[in-house]
Amino acid sequence: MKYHSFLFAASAAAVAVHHGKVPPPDADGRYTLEAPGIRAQFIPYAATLTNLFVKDKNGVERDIVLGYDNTSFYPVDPGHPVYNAIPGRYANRIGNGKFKIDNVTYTTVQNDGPNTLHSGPNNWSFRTWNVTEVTKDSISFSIYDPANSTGMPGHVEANVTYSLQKNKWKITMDAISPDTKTPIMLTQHTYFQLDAFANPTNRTIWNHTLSMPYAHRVMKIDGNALPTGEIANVSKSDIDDFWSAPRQLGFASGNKEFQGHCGGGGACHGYNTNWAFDDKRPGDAVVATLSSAWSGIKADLRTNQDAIVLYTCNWNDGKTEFKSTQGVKGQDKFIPRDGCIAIEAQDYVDGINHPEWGRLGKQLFGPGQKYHWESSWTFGVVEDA
Ligand SMILES: *[C@@H]1O[C@H](CO)[C@@H](O)[C@H](O)[C@H]1NC(C)=O
Ligand SMILES: *[C@@H]1O[C@H](CO)[C@@H](O)[C@H](O)[C@H]1NC(C)=O
Ligand SMILES: *[C@@H]1O[C@H](CO)[C@@H](O)[C@H](O)[C@H]1NC(C)=O
Ligand SMILES: *[C@@H]1O[C@H](CO)[C@@H](O)[C@H](O)[C@H]1NC(C)=O
Ligand SMILES: *[C@@H]1O[C@H](CO)[C@@H](O)[C@H](O)[C@H]1NC(C)=O
Ligand SMILES: *[C@@H]1O[C@H](CO)[C@@H](O)[C@H](O)[C@H]1NC(C)=O
Ligand SMILES: *[C@@H]1O[C@H](CO)[C@@H](O)[C@H](O)[C@H]1NC(C)=O
Ligand SMILES: *[C@@H]1O[C@H](CO)[C@@H](O)[C@H](O)[C@H]1NC(C)=O
Ligand SMILES: CC(=O)N[C@H]1CO[C@H](CO)[C@@H](O)[C@@H]1O
Repeated sequence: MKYHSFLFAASAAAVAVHHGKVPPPDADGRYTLEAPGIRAQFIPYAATLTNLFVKDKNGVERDIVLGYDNTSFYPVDPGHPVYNAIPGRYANRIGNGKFKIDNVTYTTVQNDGPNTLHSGPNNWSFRTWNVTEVTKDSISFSIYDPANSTGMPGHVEANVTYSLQKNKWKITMDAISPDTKTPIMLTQHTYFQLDAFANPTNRTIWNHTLSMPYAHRVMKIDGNALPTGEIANVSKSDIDDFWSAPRQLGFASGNKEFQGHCGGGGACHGYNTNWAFDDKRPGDAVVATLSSAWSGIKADLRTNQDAIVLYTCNWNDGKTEFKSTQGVKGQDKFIPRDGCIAIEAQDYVDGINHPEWGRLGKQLFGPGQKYHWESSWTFGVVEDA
């Protein structure tokens, strides 16, 4: 189990603060943005994307991300899979819940075995963000993260803006730490299912195709999915090779390393893997393309980030339902194990504990410095589908 249960106080219900001229959300608590070929919905809780509609190869609109129909469920969901939210102020794992800045050791909550995951059980992806601006095709959220939140020094102020253009979803995040040097590493943690669970014969992610032409290196991990420090080259046809050719996500399922490849003390199969992109790549390069032959939907990721984490949803136990906007009429709505993929553009996992990687300048921010993250997803259909 990757994510641990957390009982959320009922008083922390998803009530947004609406500044000035910001309109209220709809009756279900959602804000809806639209542009040609794309429609997206968001809630202030965790700055979450709840629904993302694009057209498949037959022109049918599909909701291609995981989530819940009931927006009031996100804050109380005991599984809290960080559905399409922003974990912060430091995404993914911190080894043994400890890091050092200028020889001072800081301690964070160990909520994932011995490690800290997504900054502990009560932070950015557990908070209701403020909505600061809404237009027909964009929305901005902000968060004030107090000093010592989750054990990290100094307060952090951050904004995220989601915007839509024709067939495109763009995300930008900015953050500052005005008082002192602190870890900042963000991501947008969306879970995709490009068939929207409507493939009548298969709801797993294994037949989705992935291409990552610049992902020649991978972080080796221990049994808790924490990087050991070793960054290995990915050889052609290795289990982690998505650079040499587009491959189906399940292509290595027959390899003996497939089982236990993603932590969970060996119980996790598939990917919970952090690749480093080549240092030299064109600024506007597509670093990852996910597609599915069944729906024909294709998603191209561009980012200013130097690494990516992919997680193939091993934890799903077949008891959680997908949304009413997904699936096939007449069939059940359960998400199977391996039913989705989380795609998280970010910096190197636990880089604050690996000065030898040379990432401190991209992961520690103090007075006068600005953290900036941006990515975009462009949607289309595969030509030969
Ligand atoms: C939505 O979720 C909330 C929180 O769990 C619950 O109180 C409410 O009854 C749910 N609404 C529906 C329509 O299921
Ligand atoms: C950090 O601590 C170590 C051991 O306590 C010491 O040798 C080193 O000089 C210290 N470095 C700084 C920059 O204070
Ligand atoms: C939202 O804004 C209010 C008023 O400025 C502030 O007190 C609160 O901390 C903000 N909420 C978050 C999550 O940052
Ligand atoms: C920071 O918070 C932790 C609990 O999260 C607490 O144990 C510690 O005393 C706090 N430190 C300071 C300097 O307030
Ligand atoms: C966040 O946005 C507000 C405007 O809503 C701006 O005043 C502030 O400087 C921004 N903060 C960062 C860290 O970009
Ligand atoms: C779906 O496809 C995957 C990959 O081929 C396969 O392992 C799995 O058994 C299939 N599931 C069903 C329900 O057919
Ligand atoms: C990885 O490949 C690069 C060249 O692409 C080479 O310089 C480096 O030594 C290799 N690293 C390892 C650990 O094999
Ligand atoms: C689905 O993927 C499996 C490998 O995981 C492969 O054996 C099978 O041929 C694929 N099915 C289709 C329809 O591509
Ligand atoms: C686990 C933890 O330290 N959570 C902190 C998250 O941030 C809030 C402030 O909004 C703190 O009160 C929590 O202690």
